[in-house]
Amino acid sequence: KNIYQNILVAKQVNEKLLAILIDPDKTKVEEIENISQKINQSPATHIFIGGSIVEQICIDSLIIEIKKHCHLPILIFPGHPSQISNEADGILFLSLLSGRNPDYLIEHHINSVDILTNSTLEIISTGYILIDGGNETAVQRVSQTLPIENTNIELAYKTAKAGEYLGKKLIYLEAGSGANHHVSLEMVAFVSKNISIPLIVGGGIRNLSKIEEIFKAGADIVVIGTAFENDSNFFNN
Ligand code: 1GP
Repeated sequence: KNIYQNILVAKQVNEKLLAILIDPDKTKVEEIENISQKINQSPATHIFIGGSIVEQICIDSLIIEIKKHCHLPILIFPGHPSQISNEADGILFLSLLSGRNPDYLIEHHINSVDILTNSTLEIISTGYILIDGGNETAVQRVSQTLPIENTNIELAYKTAKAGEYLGKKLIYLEAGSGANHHVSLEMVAFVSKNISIPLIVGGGIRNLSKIEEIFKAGADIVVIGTAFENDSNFFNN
């Protein structure tokens, strides 16, 4: 159980981390061997597994298959207790701080306690902040919450800082999978400069130079989902 510790060490030495998101809604077990090979050839340091409508049984078999071919740490970020898989190494235990839906702030967490208590997952408390990416994404639809305006840097910062004060171990600025626009560099820079916990940035990042810019702006972990899903040679371009 040292995933978080390793993220902190990477932050201290300014080593940037890259997570590839696998959405179980869109990925078949038969495709995993090939996908895993591509991940092994990529600069990825972590695998995130998350989707909006998946069931735990599919996630279990997907993770078991990934582990046969790839040894990167696997973190799930479920939207519902039924999506928690004990096959993963850890869980981003997300509280949707940008929204005001009690289910995503605390209710699902309470309903996860029995599953988590009986699991070996490393539990990493994460403040999840949805930023408007220009289109309605699944997170917005499923959580029934409004994102923070992409120009409202102050609110994004205060939400992140409140998360830090509440004891979150990570902050995740999320434009949503398939977002038209990623979180702005200005917002990433301001939030990262003013919090002391590691910052994850994801949603709508579609080329390698953007990844670099987002790292330079201050993200500690960048998440790539759709771009890799659409082109498994994305990291060779
Ligand atoms: C979703 O931030 C991730 O949680 C990835 O988004 O699919 O747009 O890369 P994309």
